[in-house]
Amino acid sequence: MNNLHAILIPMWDFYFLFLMIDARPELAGFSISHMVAKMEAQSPGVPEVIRVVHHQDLNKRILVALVVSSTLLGAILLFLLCVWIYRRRTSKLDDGECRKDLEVSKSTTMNPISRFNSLRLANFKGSVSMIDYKLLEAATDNFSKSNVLDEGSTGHVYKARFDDKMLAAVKRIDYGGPDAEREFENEVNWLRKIRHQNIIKLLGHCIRDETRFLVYEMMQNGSLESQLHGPSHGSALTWHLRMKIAVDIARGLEYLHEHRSPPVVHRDLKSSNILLDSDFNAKLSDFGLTVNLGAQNKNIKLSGTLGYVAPEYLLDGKLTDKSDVYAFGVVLLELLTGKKPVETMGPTQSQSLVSWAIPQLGDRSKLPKVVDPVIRDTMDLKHLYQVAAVAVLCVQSEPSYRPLVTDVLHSLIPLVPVELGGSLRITEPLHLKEPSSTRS
Ligand code: ACK
Repeated sequence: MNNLHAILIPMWDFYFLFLMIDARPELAGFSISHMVAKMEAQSPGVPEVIRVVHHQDLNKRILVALVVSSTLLGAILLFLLCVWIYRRRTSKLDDGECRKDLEVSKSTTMNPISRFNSLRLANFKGSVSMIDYKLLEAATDNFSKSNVLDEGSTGHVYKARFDDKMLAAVKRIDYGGPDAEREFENEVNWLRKIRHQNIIKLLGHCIRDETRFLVYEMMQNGSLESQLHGPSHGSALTWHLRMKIAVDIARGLEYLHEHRSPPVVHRDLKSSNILLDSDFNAKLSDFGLTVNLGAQNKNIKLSGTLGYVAPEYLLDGKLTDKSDVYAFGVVLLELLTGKKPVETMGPTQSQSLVSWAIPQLGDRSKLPKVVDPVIRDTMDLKHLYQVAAVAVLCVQSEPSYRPLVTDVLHSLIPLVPVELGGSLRITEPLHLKEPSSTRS
């Protein structure tokens, strides 16, 4: 920039001089003849002919220099204008025209990316490959039952193996109406823009008639929900692993709330949308309901999952980043207690984890009994008090009493061992059970 400045300023002076001469030709005559007179005074013996030649030569040179410099300046200005227009167009595409992008990508089914290597390309920001349906069929062994990872209400999730090497998870969404279609488009549009270590990578997508497919990186340890509430009942998750998972989730949320402009609200944070890789790194998934935090959100349809939805959103439809903080508090309570966000007590009775836990979390004598039996008495009591205090703050019914996710993150990092990405230095050996992958 400094170089450009150094070139532009003298050129601008030159150009300005040119304009002045152009407007008042007598100025040119004056300055040139003035210079010649000066020269004559300095060398009185110079003959008349040479003086005339000098006079004309100087005029010509100045004229040529002015023409060249003004052309150059014009070219530079034109170039800068092109750069400005280009940058404006690309930033618009990134933020506002993603829906249009998806429309374009829909129409590119005629030219699908059909090679396995294209999945690798999808790791670059802004690109999510359109994957050939035949490739998905081959990778999932024709969507065989043996490859089903999960049977959801709108479709199944399959394990897929591309080129006998790379594993991925394919979510198949059978026609679920306009809402499902909107969520599919929203998910593709968000995940093609977002790249973060704690947010699931979308490797590609596919549209075939009424069916939609989303191809994600494989998360070997499934969801936090199945780890905590599935057959293993949280036995693979030590206290330190649970704290690491909480920090990973907070890092993903911090990215959405603090590092995106405008801020982004996930809107459906829950343990089934937190996926765990083979090392129990946690990543946020399911961006079907995700929105930008802003005025245009006033008319957004009320959605979310019972037990995780913040009261002000449920009652008044008021959506802020603090709605995600509330849901984070519920997930933290699940990690702490091993309980589901809503426990069914009988055919007509259920109890919310928040209303059950809150009165006990504030009482230090009761607190250890609230902890998941699988990890009870395996943690430093001071750390337990701290996590309980963070959880209580996050689930406050008044949103302004809840902390920002950045504050949550900074209060949890010191509880996570350095080996797991935190700042806790442990002198005695970690009570870490070997992470056991549940999927291979
Ligand atoms: O708890 P799960 O076994 O792990 O069941 C859920 C289900 O699909 C619905 O989300 C599983 N799942 C989703 N995405 C992935 C993925 N990328 N890798 C592995 N499993 C996944 C999840």
